Parts: sequence; structure tokens; C-alpha cells
Amino acid sequence: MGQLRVGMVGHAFMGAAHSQAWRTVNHAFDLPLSARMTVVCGRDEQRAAAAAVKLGWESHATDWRAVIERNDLDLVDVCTPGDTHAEIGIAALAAGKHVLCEKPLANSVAEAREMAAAAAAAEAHGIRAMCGFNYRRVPAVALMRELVAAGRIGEIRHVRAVYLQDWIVDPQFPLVWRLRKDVAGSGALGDIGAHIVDLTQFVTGQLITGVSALTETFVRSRPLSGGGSGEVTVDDAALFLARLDGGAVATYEATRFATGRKNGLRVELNGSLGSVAFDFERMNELEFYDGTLPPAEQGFSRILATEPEHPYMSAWWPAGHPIGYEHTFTHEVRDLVAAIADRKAPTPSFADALQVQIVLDAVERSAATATWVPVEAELAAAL
Ligand code: SOE
Repeated sequence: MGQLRVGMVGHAFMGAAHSQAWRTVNHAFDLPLSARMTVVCGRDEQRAAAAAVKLGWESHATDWRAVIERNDLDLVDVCTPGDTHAEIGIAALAAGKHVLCEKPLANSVAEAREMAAAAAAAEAHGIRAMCGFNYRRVPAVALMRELVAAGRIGEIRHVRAVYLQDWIVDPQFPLVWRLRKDVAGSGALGDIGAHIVDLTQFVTGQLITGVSALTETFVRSRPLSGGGSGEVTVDDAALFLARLDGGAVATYEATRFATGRKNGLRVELNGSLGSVAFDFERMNELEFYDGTLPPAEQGFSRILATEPEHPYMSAWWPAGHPIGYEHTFTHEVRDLVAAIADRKAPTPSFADALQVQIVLDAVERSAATATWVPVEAELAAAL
């Protein structure tokens, strides 16, 4: 079995999730390449050294530019904040390394275009690139796509997607990097809105062709870790309407102020023959409404997506034994390793991720210019 020698840049939440995936992928799936966790890179020497031990990397480094030039690496896994995705990803591709880059691909359409162009050029030399939209790899989501592709819900009329979190509801939550435009590119829109844009396009097979949006920042100043306060320069919430190229109309909501919702990613599709609905907080299940059944038998059924016939599940446990969030990353690197071994282009490609970036940009431009029709407060006094 050949080796796929991996270097990972960044070792926070996503770095930990990706490390778990690299540690387990060859134990769960039979692959022609064995992932070797060669080096983890971080800015701080002590923290990178500790991460190497804790996350299972053979060594650690602090200079990503040196890491991507190493001749004992085949792939660079970019798990840093968005402001470094383009610089690291493009340099790694130029150095002949396959690249896995966390979502969103970049902090701007311009950067995403450069990354997609670099990936296309590298593709000609057999170098592969994938963007880490991991929710595609939830078995129930992959099943949702299969049901839609098989025509089981007919013509899609409505797409309804929300991604609800609440981790910054407290105004005293500090100004972390995800709340700074110069580092994160955008707020809830790019961080979690990107997921529902990619996921809905993935399960419907349709692309967003236009949006009408609003964004809001509820708390505009937050404490700085070193004292004082700083300006929040990103959206706390993004809501938008969309049309998709297959004729569906859609609503999207991405917010970090849905008090009580911890990671509430939900997608529902309503079609001419039925509906499907997914809720990440019940990630092993899919709701399916078959409108072709006799009326007396119609109703939302709950499919427990843990059968060996369900995507990825034959690698894990017997039916009825659920999997978790971390398994989606194992599935993601499984598909990447298989694509590299088969000399095929993995998905989602950087071009796919560029299209998501273009949608995010359209949402921001719409929110900045949308025609907002005020509702006259005629009855306010009476209420
Ligand atoms: C945001 O808190 C976040 O960590 C996203 O960045 C991830 O992509 C999502 O999977 C979980 O929430």
C-alpha cells in the first residue's frame, strides 16, 4: 500500500476534526493509500508541539512556507482562518502538493478565483484539490441527494435551509477572529451560511441564480482579550431569498443569535411528488414524505440512515448504531484519498467552492443595496 504523507496547517477546532479523520480513515475504509500524519504546523512552537502529541502528528513546525516545500509531503491540509487560505493553498499547489482546504474557500471572490485557477493548472499535473464542505458527507444528506436524483420528490418547488447557532448571544463574548472581517471575510454568512449554500446545491443538483438578502449585526462592539473593546466587522445573521436554476425558490437563514440552537443545520425540500427534510441535530435520520402513496398511507417517515446500504455506513457499525459529526470528516478524507488514488478530481472542487463564494458575495451586495419597503406604522398607536 502506498503512503499519502500529510502536512496540516492550523490545529484548532477544524485541525482537531481533520486530525481525527486522518487518524481513522485507513482503519475504517480499505484504501490503496495510507495516510501518514507527518507534520502539523502552527504559529506558536509550544502549542504546535502540544498539538502534534495530542492530535497524533509525527512532528510539528511553525513555518508553513517551509512545510509546503518539504519533499516528504504529498498533501497539505489547510485548517487556518480564511485570510490565509489563498496564500497557503496556492503555494502548496505550486509546490506540487494535493490540497484540502477548509470552507469557505477564501475571504473574497477574487481570492477564490485565484485558488480555482491554481487548482485547474495543478490538475493538469495530477495534483488534486478539494474544499471541506463536510456536511455533504453525512450519510443522511448523501441519501437525500440520491432520493432527489431518483425523482422521488419530483420537481423541486421549495428549498428551505437554516443554520442556527447561539455561541455569541452574550455581548461579553470576546472579539474572536470569526468576528473580524479582515480575518474571517464575513460572519455567519461565510462561516455557516456557506454550508447551507453548498449543501442545498449538492442535494438538489441545482445552482443558485440570484438572491435578495438582508444582514444584521446585533452586537457591534465586544471585549478584547487584552482589555478594552473592539468593533465587530461582520454579520451576526444573514437571511436571503434565492432562485435556483432548476426552478426552485429558496429561503436561507444563517445566524449566531438563535438562542438555544447550538448547531441547528436544517434543510427541507418540497417537491411535486413529496418532500425530504434533514436536521443535523438528528444527523442519522432523514424525513421522507412520499406523495405517491395512497392518501391513507401518506405521512413523513423517519428513515434511520444507518443501514450498510446507506452511503459510508458499511464502514462502521451494524444498523441502528449512529455515527457523529467527526465521521463526516473521515468520509471527506476518504473520498479525497480515493480520488487521489484513482487519479480523479475530488468534489467539491475549488471551482465548486468558488461558485459558493460568488453566492456569498451576491448576498453581501444584495444586503448592501436591497430595496427595503418600509411598512407604514399606521396602527402602531392602536396596538
Ligand atoms: C462555527 O462555529 C463552526 O465551527 C463552523 O466553522 C464549522 O464549519 C461548522 O461545522 C461548526 O460551526
